[in-house]
Formats: sequence, structure tokens, C-alpha cells
Amino acid sequence: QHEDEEGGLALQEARPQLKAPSLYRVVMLNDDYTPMDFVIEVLEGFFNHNRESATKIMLTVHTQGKAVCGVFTRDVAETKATQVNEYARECQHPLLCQIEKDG
Ligand code: TYC
Repeated sequence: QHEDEEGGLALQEARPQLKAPSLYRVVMLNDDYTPMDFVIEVLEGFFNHNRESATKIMLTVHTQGKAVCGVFTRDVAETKATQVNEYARECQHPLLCQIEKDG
């Protein structure tokens, strides 16, 4: 038994061919009631956008009906969409996010 060049145990280590995980877009939907400032706050707080990119995304949603907030693995995308939807509901705004498979 010896350490191979990557530091693993040469006699034991399996080397499965890892596949890249599927990615999912978190998409924000427009509505007539959620304040623009609240949407910007959500984009900054949940998706780490800065004020400039948050404002651009908010205006794209407002004018086009929807926009992508970010692209993540499925669990992360589902968690972010759920967290945003729950936070908006707590704040009594109708804002919604949904997820879409990327590609
Ligand atoms: N349309 C909303 C308004 O006029 C603003 C808004 C933007 C709402 C983006 C939701 O995802 C949204 N106050």
C-alpha cells in the first residue's frame, strides 16, 4: 500500500467518472403590487446581487414579465425559491419565484 501522486490510497481508491450536476434557473415573476424596493432587497439579500444588478433584474421582471435571479444545483435553487416565496408572503407581498431546468 502506498500513497499515489494525488495523495489517495492506491490499492483502495475507486475513481468513478463524476458527472456535472444539472443546473436550474431561479426565475422571478412580475406582479402589479410588490414594491420595486422590496424586489431589489430580495435580489440583494437572497442572491447576493449588488444594487446595480439587482435594479437591472427588477426592471427586466417589471418590463418583460420575468427574469433569471441565478442558476444553481437543484437543491439550492429549490431552497432559494422557497425562501423568497415564504419571505414575500410573510411581508404580505405577492412576489413569486419559480425554478426552471437550465438547458
Ligand atoms: N411590477 C411591480 C410594480 O410596479 C414591481 C415588480 C418588479 C414586482 C419585479 C415584482 O418580480 C417583480 N410595483
